[in-house]
Amino acid sequence: MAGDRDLAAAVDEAVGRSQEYFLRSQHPDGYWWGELESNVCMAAEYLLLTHFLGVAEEGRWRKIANYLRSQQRPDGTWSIYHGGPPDINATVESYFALKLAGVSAEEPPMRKAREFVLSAGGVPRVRVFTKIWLALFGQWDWRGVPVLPPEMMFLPPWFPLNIYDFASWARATLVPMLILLNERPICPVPDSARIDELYPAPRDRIDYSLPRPAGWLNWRRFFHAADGLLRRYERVAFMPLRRAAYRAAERWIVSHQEADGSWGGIQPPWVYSLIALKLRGYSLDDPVMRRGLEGFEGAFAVEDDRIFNPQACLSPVWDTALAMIGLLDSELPADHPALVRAGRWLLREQILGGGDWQVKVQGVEPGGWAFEFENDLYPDTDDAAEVLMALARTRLPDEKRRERALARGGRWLLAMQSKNGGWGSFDKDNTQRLANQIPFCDFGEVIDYPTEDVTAHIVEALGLLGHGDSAEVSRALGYLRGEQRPDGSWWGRWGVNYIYGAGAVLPALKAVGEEMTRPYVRRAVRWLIQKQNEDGGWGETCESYEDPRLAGIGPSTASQTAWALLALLAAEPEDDGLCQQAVERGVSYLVERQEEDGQWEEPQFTATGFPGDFYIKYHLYRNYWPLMALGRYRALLGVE
Ligand code: R19
Repeated sequence: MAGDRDLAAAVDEAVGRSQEYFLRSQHPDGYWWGELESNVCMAAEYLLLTHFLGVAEEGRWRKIANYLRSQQRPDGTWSIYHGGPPDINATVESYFALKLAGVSAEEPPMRKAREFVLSAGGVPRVRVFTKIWLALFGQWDWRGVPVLPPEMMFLPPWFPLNIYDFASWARATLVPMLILLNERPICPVPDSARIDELYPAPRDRIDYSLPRPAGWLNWRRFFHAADGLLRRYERVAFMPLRRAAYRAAERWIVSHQEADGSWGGIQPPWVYSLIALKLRGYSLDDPVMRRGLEGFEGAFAVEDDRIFNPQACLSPVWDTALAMIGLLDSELPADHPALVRAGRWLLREQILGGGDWQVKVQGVEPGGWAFEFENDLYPDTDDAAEVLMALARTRLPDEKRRERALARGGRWLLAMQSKNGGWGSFDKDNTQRLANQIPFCDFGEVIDYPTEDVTAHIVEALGLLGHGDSAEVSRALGYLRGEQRPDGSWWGRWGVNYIYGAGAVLPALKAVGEEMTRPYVRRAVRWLIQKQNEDGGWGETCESYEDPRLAGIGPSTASQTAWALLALLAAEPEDDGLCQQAVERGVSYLVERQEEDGQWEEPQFTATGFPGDFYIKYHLYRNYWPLMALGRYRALLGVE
């Protein structure tokens, strides 16, 4: 058919353009790395941090203020994702940072921001983290912040609510908080920066007690009561014990700083650790503090002559593995110099030392990969899986070394499997849900339970490494079957949302030789076909996390269209007319929307940090996922 030939030719051209884009944009060291965009809290909090530490610089503050203003919408509010609803935390933090930077509350955009905050109930309605930031500068009362007893440092790993019950990111945040929330410092700000106008009533008439959770005899209520008791204990605390707890927290912090100066490679534990160490008397010239501050200077921030915006986290390992997979799927030769350079870079990134994950897993050599450049304490299974898949398909001059890395990485992944057959990201069996119930935890996830998307990526990698028949994979398949939703889709923990889940699971099933004609697979296929948009693409809004009726619904985007295609292409579309048709329309959608330079445009946020609370736009998602989809489509055409 002429139409088919046209589409095939158009796909060839699009693949070529995309490959050229990637070959052009590879860093000379071998990696690919795009911006990880999140929300304005990162920049606002960094500005507040520099004020707290006394290292503010006028030029830097101007750039941060420019950035914050550039993200403010016409209604005066800030959101946490493109096109999302106003977010009271982001709006209060930005507003306060801008006032501290000298912006007048009388400017029309600031007045509009204030109107929104007041209409949403004012400062008392913000999350605990935002209250802590305000309390640090006298703009919230420390009485209205939950307490965390530093003695938690002494709980052994088998005791409920010890620090290893919390997810890696929450743990690294919690430990400095044990110091912060008990020291309760107040750093002065000029009167012009006060935010009294964001309160629903005069500040001396505000009730600062923690909101009492609803219900009767539940854990939230229990911990709310415990908070009151702990406050009383504080007055009579056994001081030698408390001092020892502080020292233990301090030692934990210092021993967990990464080579890039960060903690956990992510912004929140990083800024709180610097504040905690300052409270412990560390001076700014202390090497730990210096490394910590300098880390924000280099690669971590997006900066030009107008703006400065620290990222939440850096994604070079993730981006590199996925870009390589896109190039391999589109049949760049396995020994192409770009792939060799990238492969060798990834080999150097393998983590051969220990980390926090060893508290739960013993008896296996380290061998994972982390998300970032130099973060050796927190390798994650999702990165390890994608890296292993990229390396398994690349040919390197030193094949022995590549094979050793694959074997070692595979063993590490197998050892990280949780009891229920799935995988969490950073730890095994990090499933103690009690952690969610303490008053401090009102934002994001604080545990790292196994999820469908991560498990699927690992199953796919294990299939490629020849473990498809293993007991581990069969337990994982049981877990995935159990998590499938009645409509046929899977939830997406780190990508938005059910399309990401289905886009991860179907290729995994295929990779381990699952029979793709089985009814549960076809249910997923039907669901995807049903969610295809008129324009041939797929899209899904971040709101689907709060309202599952929005599963698979939203304006089409390049990355989500690619995920749907990866799923359908794994499902043997050639044997299913409707599926075949959906694939062709999806492929046309991508081909027609590619830009001259080989990229796609995508303003939407299609990735997740924490469902409901934190979303991410990976700037390369719009490019490598479509390259994979088009590459696999073309490869499938070739064999027909
Ligand atoms: C898949 C690969 N993933 C397994 C890794 C994804 C990393 C995403 C970037 C995470 O960045 C973060 C992490 C934590 C926070 C927090 C935070 C929330 C609650 C607590 Br308690 C502590 C910290 C806030 O912002 C973050 C950003 C793609």
